[in-house]
Amino acid sequence: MAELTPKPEHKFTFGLWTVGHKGNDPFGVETRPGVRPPDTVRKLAELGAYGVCFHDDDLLPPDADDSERERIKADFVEALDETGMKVSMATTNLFTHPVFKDGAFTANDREVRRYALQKVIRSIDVGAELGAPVYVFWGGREGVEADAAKPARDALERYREAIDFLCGYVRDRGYDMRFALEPKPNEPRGDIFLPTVGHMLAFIERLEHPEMVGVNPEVAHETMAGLSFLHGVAQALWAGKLFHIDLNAQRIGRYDQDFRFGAVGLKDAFFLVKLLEDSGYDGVRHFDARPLRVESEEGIWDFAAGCMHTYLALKERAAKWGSDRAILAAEADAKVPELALDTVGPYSPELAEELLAEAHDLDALGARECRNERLDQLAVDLILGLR
Ligand code: DIG
Ligand code: MN
Ligand code: MN
Repeated sequence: MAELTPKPEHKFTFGLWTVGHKGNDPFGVETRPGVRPPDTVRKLAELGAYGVCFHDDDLLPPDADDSERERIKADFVEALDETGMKVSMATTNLFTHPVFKDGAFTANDREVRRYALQKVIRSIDVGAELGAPVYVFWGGREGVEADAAKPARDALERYREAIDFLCGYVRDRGYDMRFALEPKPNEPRGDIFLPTVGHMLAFIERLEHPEMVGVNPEVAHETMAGLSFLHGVAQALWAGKLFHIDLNAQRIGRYDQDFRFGAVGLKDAFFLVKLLEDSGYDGVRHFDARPLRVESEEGIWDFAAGCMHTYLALKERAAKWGSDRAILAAEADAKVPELALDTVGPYSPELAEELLAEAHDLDALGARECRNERLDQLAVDLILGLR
């Protein structure tokens, strides 16, 4: 049996808000008390996690005074020091309080936008103090229901202005911190700006400091948009912009379910794990997911252990791919290695002449066997443990 015990070296992380989720949903109140941040740190450390992350408000209640804030931070740091757990990311809650009902960076009300920047700056300071190398921006309220009320080009310009200003703040303070922008197509807003990885990558290229900014793709969010999460992550990796990742599970056509990793779509999860491992991605494997509402105390930790267990089980399966002779032969039949070869290389007039001089037997090319069915079946057999 493969060794599936999570260890810090696997770099599994959880948000305080994940295992701490109290079970409330739009149609029901809380079903469990939540978990105090120091207890989350200690329990996740026991399970083999690497770190935790938080929204400002998850750790420091907005109504806490300075002495309370310092006490909370001290208790949190004590648990981190005691366990060796890291703070892997910080982010801001710009979506719960009614002040953000019309957005934060893209609120029509300029005073709200200025307050949002103030809140983020204060939260970046806490993240930096606790050693967070990545700061995530999920613009849950940056969106619209009534298009007449929200000129999209102005909203995008305000979004750019905010991220550029905050990059300036991080540079000015000398923080060793990068930004990861998290796309989502809708919910809680009817439409959310910058809804997919593709939109985010295009947006990042227009920023003042694009080198500081990457993406934080989430399984559920690209899936909600009807897109291949695997391709979104592959493009982020190809662009050198996968600065963080939110792992969970989601059935297409549903609200944001944030299921335990692998709870749905095991084959998709397998190819995602294979991509992350094959690519040498050295970032955290962050689970942005929630225990089912029906769970109580024990179920919360079943959920956390399950996320990590399934990732490791799929990683163990994926590690067998490269030494499976039948799979390698089927890849050769499908010409998979050939896709990694240059088609022609950088332009030159000589190469253009060479292309023009070539003759091609199109019927023979069109009739070629691709053997994708066999290769895909071998992948299924590998995932099922039949190989
Ligand atoms: C929702 O998917 C968002 C929030 O949970 C948080 O701001 C971000 C960080 O992972 N994901
Ligand atoms: Mn989500
Ligand atoms: Mn997320």
